[in-house]
Amino acid sequence: MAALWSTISRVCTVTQGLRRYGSPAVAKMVMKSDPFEPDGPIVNTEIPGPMSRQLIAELDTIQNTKAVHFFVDYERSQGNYLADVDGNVLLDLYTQIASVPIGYNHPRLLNALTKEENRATFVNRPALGVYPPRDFNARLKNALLSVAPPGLNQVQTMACGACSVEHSQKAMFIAYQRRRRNGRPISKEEIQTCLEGKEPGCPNLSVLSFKNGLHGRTMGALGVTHAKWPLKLDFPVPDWPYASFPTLKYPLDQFIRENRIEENRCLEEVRERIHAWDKRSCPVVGIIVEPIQSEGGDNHATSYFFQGLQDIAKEYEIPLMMDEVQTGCGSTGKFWAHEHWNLKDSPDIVCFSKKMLTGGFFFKDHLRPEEGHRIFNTWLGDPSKLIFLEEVVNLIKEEGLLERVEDTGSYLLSGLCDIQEKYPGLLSRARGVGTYCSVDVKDAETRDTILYRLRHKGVNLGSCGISTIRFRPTLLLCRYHVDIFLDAFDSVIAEFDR
Ligand code: PSZ
Repeated sequence: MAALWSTISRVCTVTQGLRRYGSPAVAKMVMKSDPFEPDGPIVNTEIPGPMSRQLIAELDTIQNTKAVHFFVDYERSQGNYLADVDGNVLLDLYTQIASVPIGYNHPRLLNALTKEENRATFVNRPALGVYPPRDFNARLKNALLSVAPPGLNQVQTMACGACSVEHSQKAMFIAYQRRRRNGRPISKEEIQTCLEGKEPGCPNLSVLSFKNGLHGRTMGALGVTHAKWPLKLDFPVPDWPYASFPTLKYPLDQFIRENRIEENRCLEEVRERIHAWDKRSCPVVGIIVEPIQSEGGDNHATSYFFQGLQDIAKEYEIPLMMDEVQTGCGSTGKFWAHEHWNLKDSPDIVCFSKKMLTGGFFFKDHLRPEEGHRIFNTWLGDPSKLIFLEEVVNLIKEEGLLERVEDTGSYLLSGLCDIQEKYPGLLSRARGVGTYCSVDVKDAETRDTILYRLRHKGVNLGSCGISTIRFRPTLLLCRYHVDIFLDAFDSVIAEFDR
């Protein structure tokens, strides 16, 4: 494999000779984690290339392919590099919509796959809520509870992010109704009416969320989602309250006074909405928020806002649910993004998926349902994903990957700020925590052209919000990779300036 890569990279390394920011010491760090990673991107064809286009045409006879960018060769993808079916190799700063923690084909994961003792877990997929495997408790402890936020002793696995949000909402509804019953047993009327979709069995309750938030595509998750119309159009989504999420000025430390006013306005709106929905006889049973609004445009808020939000949740005695599906597992430089805010107490629920490889949520004891089969479905996740997650968590600890993310992230952000300063008409609001960075482009069309041209210089990146470029690399990214990106970005941006 290594020989193959070095031959290919010699043929056409797009960034050859351009590394202004490079440092051999950091390059060695890459080699340590990724002995087989290529030296740099390779672009031989237009992307999508001829093979991708052929496969897209074929797939299009079976399903809608309008979202497909190109077909991937996952066998030849390695570390931070994604190989396509036309022989192009891209530095991947988007990683399957923020879902690849330690790069493609990491030796630790491949090794876990071949271990004799793991075979039965890969081959037999259990109905976990009924027939858990012998080693399930140990896997939950090693892979998940070892990284649980303090005080969140309970964990439930799920298949994906939306499913995790949806079921954690149900945990809140169940706990709320239990409190309302105040020790009274579930009534016959409640049992009968719930099957008819009527009150009191199906009560009128809501979850408060934020404008521009995104929490997934199932119906309950859509009730708290307010970004991207294709997710919601044509669906009878619950009409639940939402408040404005702060629209702040960056860098945050230079606009403390203005940002404080904006955050107070949003917190006030949260209170107003809770009262308004109470008056509508549809009480708010919980608040859901992303630590950094991701799909909605990489919108950050400060510790002040999140501490204030937690105070409101405590005042109204409703749970605060933190959706860490995209922010979780290290890319902000802390394992959970909410660790950045010095909260008095952990959030009551923390949802995860993406880089965590399994969906699921941590929660406090009081949110645990009393009956069986309430938070339940056939698979409830997949224990083979816990095998991989345990490897990921161990690697993060052993190799100090959170520190690396912090270092690489500050290097990336300062590089972005430098380029932004050179092209103020094109770029603005460079921002980020760890490698969870982004920058706004003057409009969506220019942003999309920049992303298209970057791809042809060997860098795969993503978009979000109206005209934002977002970075979602692996936890193994280091300065050496950032240099490759900055060189490509600088030259693409310079083309617009002419
Ligand atoms: O178009 C989509 O459905 C997308 S594009 C990116 C996402 C969804 N992100 C998923 C996501 C998320 O970012 C947050 C903060 N919460 C929940 C979800 C839903 O996760 P999945 O996609 O696994 O259901």
